[in-house]
Amino acid sequence: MRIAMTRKISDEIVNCELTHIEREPIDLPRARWQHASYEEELGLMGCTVVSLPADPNQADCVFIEDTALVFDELAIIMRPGVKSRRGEVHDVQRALGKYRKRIEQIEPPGHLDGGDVYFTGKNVFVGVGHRTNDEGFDQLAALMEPLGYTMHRVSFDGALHLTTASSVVNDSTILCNAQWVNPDQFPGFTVVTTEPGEDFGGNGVRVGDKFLYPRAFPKTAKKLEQAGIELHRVDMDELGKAEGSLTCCSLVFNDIED
Ligand code: CIR
Repeated sequence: MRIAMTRKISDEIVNCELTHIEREPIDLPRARWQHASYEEELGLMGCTVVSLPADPNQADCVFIEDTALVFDELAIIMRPGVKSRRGEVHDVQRALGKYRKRIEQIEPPGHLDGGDVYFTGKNVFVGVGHRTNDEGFDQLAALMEPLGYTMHRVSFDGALHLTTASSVVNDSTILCNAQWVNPDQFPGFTVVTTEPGEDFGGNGVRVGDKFLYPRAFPKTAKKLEQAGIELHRVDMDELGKAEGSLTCCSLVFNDIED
């Protein structure tokens, strides 16, 4: 069984963190409707959706990806790069306790956002930038290397998180915006690059062999389909105004205690 853990949108999202874009009004009912459709689609893709309530005091709590990494062997609770988001992790840690016996934590002075990490097989890719520092990378490496994982440090530019620019599509394929992340950093993988004018098209959610992808990027979607990828589509542009993307809104992991 595969779990997709999500978290509802706080009314406070209107005061969310913003780094690369200007603040504009967020239509909350529309954002919630799109988020509900996203949860529904994850269910149709085979996930059991576990939806946590919002924390009214945490503006960015819907972006649950940033709070934890869930591997088959353990869950790791993040220490977000911005102070305003550090309180988000406690409820997520509690919820993950049901699914993983071993739970570790990133400790100060390390900081690491889950959105700067993706993994496939035994490869873990980490974008070290302003939300994730070297200590965060080193702490993650110290947890994962003894379990046989290989750590890859990925440099990227122009995007909030590594996953804003690039995502895992399946065991052998990575999607990336080549303006923000150099595709040469993924030797041995097939790299699909985003099409011009579709800058935010480097983000999608892998669920097994299926890929959840925004309707907003039809040219890149066509390229993915031509590469044999089965796409499921959603709209998530309202949360894009909070600098969110598709991966940000879920933690997808195996329910290995089955
Ligand atoms: C933030 O700046 O932290 C939120 N407003 C957006 C977080 C999006 N998360 C992600 O890309 N993984």
